[in-house]
Amino acid sequence: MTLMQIARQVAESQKTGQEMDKITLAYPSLSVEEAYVIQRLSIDSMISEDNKMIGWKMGLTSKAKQQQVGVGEAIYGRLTKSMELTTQVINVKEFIHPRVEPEFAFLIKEELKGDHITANEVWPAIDCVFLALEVIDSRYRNFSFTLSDVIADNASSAKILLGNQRFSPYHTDWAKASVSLYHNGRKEKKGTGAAILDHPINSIVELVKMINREGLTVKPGMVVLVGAITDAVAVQSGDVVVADYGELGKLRLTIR
Ligand code: 0L1
Ligand code: MG
Repeated sequence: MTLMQIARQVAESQKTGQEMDKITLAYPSLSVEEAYVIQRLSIDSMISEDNKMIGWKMGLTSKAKQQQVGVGEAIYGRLTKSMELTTQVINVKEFIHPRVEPEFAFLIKEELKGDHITANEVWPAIDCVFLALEVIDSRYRNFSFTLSDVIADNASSAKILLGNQRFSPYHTDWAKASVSLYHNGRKEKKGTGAAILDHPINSIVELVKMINREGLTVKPGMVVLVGAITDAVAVQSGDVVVADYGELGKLRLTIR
């Protein structure tokens, strides 16, 4: 099969919520570069006037998550309009085996590009920061994959929920900002922004350098989901997840 044919399969699985075999079962030598081509082709096939690209996400940005999945590097994925939740409710039937994780999302106001970009160049390009919940959902059986598989599957992206409040980038230490994740009223996870490559700003720097390999940039108006602050929790129908960011506020997601 060509990369385009594999990309069509992945896109179909993402649209229908039908699980699939991981690609490396049939193609064990699938490279990271080929996987990013599959990611680009599959997401491109879903882009339309009503479903434009709205930004990027970074995944596997914490050492804990890299160990959990058995890989040693961060990855990126593409976010489109249809992934943005407009209510704080998801229907479990639209997913295969959804998990929820607390994040921060950075809204970018100036183009970010190049493979020598520094944190000092990223700061003035940030418009504001949102609290965010990400719903991830691997399209692969048993949520099991290699690095190339998960990249091809758009870094398990499914949905994002952004908080209503916009925060200045400058008045919070985003590495120290903490979150407790409650699952059906029980506190299950706790973490700080330092879990994201030591500081969320580093995640944006890494993203810009990584997409530069594809000749791409972060455009003004795009959102960057910088990575999970804690491990994800697996959810099912009837669950409620609350991310408590202390004085910054709370985000709540109900699973129907
Ligand atoms: O957002 C993430 O960190 C997910 C990256 C892919 C790995 C996973 O599905 O847990
Ligand atoms: Mg994530």
